[in-house]
Amino acid sequence: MTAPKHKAWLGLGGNIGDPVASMAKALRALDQTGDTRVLAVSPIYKTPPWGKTDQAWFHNACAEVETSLDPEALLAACLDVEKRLKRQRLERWGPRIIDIDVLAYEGLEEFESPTLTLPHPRMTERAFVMVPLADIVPDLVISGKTVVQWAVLCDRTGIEIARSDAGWWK
Ligand code: PH2
Ligand code: MG
Ligand code: MG
Repeated sequence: MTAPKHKAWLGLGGNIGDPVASMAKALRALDQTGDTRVLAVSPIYKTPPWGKTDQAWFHNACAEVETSLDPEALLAACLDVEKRLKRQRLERWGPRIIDIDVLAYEGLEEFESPTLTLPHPRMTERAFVMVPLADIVPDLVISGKTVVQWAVLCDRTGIEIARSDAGWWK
């Protein structure tokens, strides 16, 4: 029997090197694993650094995938792609080549394990997550509100579209 498939939503970002190229490579790599298919990708936004503000601006995007992996295996696949793109983990919220976060997983309103918390902590406060996510799933409910409801509550100062062609990651 084939494993059931679920939709899941990913947040991607980076601010070292060529983050657009890294995010595109990451999405292609996930799409080619056989377990996970990329269904929709947001435009890319240029975003001011959040949390630790003395670093370069980020590029951010979100993607909808369909996967036969459970949430923790999906996270492991994302971390594996980060590793293959040579991400180094130096400081929390610090500069990075690529970051791929599992934001939410279909059918799991809340999930907590030693390696993964869903929805992703603080995602609803972060315009760099909610603005691109609202482009692909405005009506998805996260913690009692739709993505678009959260997106309008976020401070989107400085955020602007950097690439809006649908095929930017291909
Ligand atoms: N990621 C962080 C911390 N701060 N700021 C922006 N603009 N974009 C990010 O992706 C980001 C951040 C930790 O994951
Ligand atoms: Mg991460
Ligand atoms: Mg992150």
